[in-house]
Amino acid sequence: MRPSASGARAASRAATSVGRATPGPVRGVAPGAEHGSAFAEALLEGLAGQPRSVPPKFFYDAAGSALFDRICELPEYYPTRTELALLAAHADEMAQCIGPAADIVEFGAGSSRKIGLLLAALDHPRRFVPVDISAEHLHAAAQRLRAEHPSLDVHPLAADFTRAFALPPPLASDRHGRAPRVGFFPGSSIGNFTPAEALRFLRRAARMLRGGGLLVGVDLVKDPAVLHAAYNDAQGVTAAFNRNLLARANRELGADFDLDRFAHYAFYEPVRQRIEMHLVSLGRQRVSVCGRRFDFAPGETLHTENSYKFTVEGFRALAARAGFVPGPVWRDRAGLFSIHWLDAGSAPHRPNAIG
Ligand code: AVI
Repeated sequence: MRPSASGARAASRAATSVGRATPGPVRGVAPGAEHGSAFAEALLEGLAGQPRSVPPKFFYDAAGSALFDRICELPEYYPTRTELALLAAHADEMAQCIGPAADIVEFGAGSSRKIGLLLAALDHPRRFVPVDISAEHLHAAAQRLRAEHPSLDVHPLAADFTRAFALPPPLASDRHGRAPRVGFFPGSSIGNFTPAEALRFLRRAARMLRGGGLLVGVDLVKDPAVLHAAYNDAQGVTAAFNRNLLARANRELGADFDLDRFAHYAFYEPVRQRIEMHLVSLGRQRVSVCGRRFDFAPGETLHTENSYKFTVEGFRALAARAGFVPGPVWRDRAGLFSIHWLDAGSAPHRPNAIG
């Protein structure tokens, strides 16, 4: 997940639900040859289901990642710039929570700007472990970080952090008995998980980070008009990002989606407190994917993403259920976005494997 936008993207790539997670673009493969790929499997399963859906993680091939970077720069898309501003203004307080000699684990090889702001404020961080399902993203992120922080031990780890995975062995405590393991999960990528997935992820994180904590970016419930605009930008970049899923299927799987016959449709659903993104069929049509045919009725939808929004209290309650002790919260004056420090308490031992 590279520069600005990317923390979120990485998480998305790793997530499983209508949310996101793994890159694995199968580029350079002859059309139709990828029936066995994770994307092909998920798309075929999602098209066969009712209602039809595809996990958002499949947004993030190279074209989708580039579009997501553009989304993060849009005037309507407030999360990235608001989170960056919070990090810039409060990194010192966050560093106080984290303490010296930290072993930082970033979920998703994300934005070098975000982690850069945090690292610059930390007192002698000992190690940085970016975890991403995409080795390609990890490599790029690790290179950047090594160049920017030559004294930091950068230890990239290719893994799907939405599932059980093993971290590198804990660092030996320094002479003051310190090496807290601290997670960093910016971008409100947690909002792309289902509620059950979010709880599962937080439970695993609480176990894995025991003795340290988690710094997590969380998008907030707000005026639906603001949310609506953020996912329906005037330039149509979000629409292109959504439709790229179909373009990707055409490129990689030899599918024949007619992009002009699917409308981008995103709306805020206030009962579930989530943005839903769909691709709505503009008429009766038949589509072929990996040699299988699927009929779309006029108005039928392919559900491509949920992006949950939280109240501060609601997120703290979720974190507490997962085993964290919720700590300080930083939010902007307009109440658009929040960053939470979640204390993972003390523990006699820190397991490497989580699951
Ligand atoms: C990555 N994730 C946090 C973004 C979001 O806002 O849910 C993905 C996105 N989808 C449309 N715009 C941005």
